[in-house]
Amino acid sequence: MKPLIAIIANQYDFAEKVFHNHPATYVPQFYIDAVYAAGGTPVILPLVDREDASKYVEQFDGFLLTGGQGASPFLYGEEPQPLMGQTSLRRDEFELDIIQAVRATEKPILGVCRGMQMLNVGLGGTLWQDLAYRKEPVIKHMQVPTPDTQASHYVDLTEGTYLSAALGKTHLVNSLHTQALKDVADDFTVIARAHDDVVEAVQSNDARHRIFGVQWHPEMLYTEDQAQLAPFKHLVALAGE
Ligand SMILES: [Mn+2]
Repeated sequence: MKPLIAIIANQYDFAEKVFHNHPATYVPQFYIDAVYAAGGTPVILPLVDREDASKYVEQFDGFLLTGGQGASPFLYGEEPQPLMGQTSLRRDEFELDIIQAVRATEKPILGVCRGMQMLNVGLGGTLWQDLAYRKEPVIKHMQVPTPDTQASHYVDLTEGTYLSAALGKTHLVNSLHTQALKDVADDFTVIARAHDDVVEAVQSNDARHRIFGVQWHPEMLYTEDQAQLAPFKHLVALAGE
């Protein structure tokens, strides 16, 4: 049996082009393809009532939190600053419930981009609402208009991690984020940083490092750069144990 990997979906309140302005649930195809390519069976899970988050967690082997909106700043005790982008409280709260329910098990969870930021908030960390608020200069982390599927900045990786085993000491990644980790949760270790020190990957401190995230979008890169499938392979391997 291939491990069942639950991908928590995003929700459009108005999906103009798809469903004539009706709300719609979606997962970008890249994530589905990456989980499948890594040997998992992807399953899309819509946002439902919060009390059912723990039921989802009982029924699947591993979990994937995807990109999208910013995390609501009051989840870590701040009011929104002017550069803060779109948020979705419903999605935030449901994903936090998933994170807490996963923590109570031995199951793995991968967060990509916003997903990694939600993991950090869920474990007690904070975020830069926009990297422009950081005092130290930053490189370009929102690479638009460079195509999303093209790498645009380097990350340095910590030796001895699953990620450095695949990507080496330094690797090029894409970058589509305006927010980033500020205070890293106590349960996390940073395992990759950009050259301006922005956190680009984390893993939890338990023996299997089963809660982990990347700030970039490997699901958009692995077809050109096979090594980028590593986070998804790691998720599927842990889910299959
Ligand atoms: Mn970046």
